[in-house]
Amino acid sequence: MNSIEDLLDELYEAIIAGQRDKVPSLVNQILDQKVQPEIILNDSMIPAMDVVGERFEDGVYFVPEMLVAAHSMQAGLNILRPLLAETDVQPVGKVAIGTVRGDIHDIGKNLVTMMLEGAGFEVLDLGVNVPPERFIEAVESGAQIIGMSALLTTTMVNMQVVLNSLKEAELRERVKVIIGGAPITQEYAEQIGADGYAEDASQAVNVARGLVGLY
Ligand code: B1M
Repeated sequence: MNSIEDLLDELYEAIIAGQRDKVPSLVNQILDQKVQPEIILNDSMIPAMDVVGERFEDGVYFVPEMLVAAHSMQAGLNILRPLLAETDVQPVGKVAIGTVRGDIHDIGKNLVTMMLEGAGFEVLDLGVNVPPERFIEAVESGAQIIGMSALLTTTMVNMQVVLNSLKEAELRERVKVIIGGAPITQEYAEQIGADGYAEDASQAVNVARGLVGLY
């Protein structure tokens, strides 16, 4: 039998190479060895996507390679999703989450969604390329927290647009706003007046808990 390290390495390589068909069986083999889903994510799958990004930056990969890698990642996440979301507690808060307008990256946003669900939040996933009006509607329908994700330096500015729209609709006081994504920083969150910033999905859970008064 392959060791856990070998399997994690194989999964890492399969995602980088975009070998989508290999991914589900590798994830299942690793889970069979009682490895926690968080370990599979943090030690293999997320680092693989970082390599994909570096190769794109270096001109080794192009959009098609990034896309097949993303599909491979998604194939693994589909298996981990129910495990990360296993919870039998009452919802601790209602979150509406989306990737901002102009941006279609959704892997990080999906991970944050899974982790929030796993922590007992009710999550309305607004999807990608979400216009400000959809966030506004979500607040009007009772979302206590808005989560925004952006992966592009050209789209992160749309977070500010959503915050402005919330103010214009006189809804800003009714909702807390958490932002995240590769180009986002704590400084940027403070600059645009968001209530919280999270570097990764598990931090997003801590920030959300804090904002609904669980800490
Ligand atoms: Co794109 N892309 N991409 N891409 N892509 C990046 C982001 C890039 C950094 C690659 C690079 O050059 N190194 C670069 C952006 C450069 C910049 O803006 N400075 C880039 C580019 C340029 C582009 C295009 C413009 C390429 C083109 O067409 N020429 C294009 C834009 C399309 C668009 O959105 N309009 C594009 C397209 C794509 C694909 C469609 C091919 C694909 C996305 C598929 C999909 O998401 N379904 C893709 C991919 C896969 C990437 C990389 C390689 C990987 C992203 C990813 O999934 N990471 C990425 C390089 C990289 O980030 N290393 C890249 C894994 C994921 C788990 O991490 O999303 O960061 P991440 O999420 C983390 C945290 O950031 C945080 O928690 C998550 C989990 O830990 N987080 C939050 C995220 N959202 C949060 C929200 C929160 C809290 C935390 O609260 C609400």
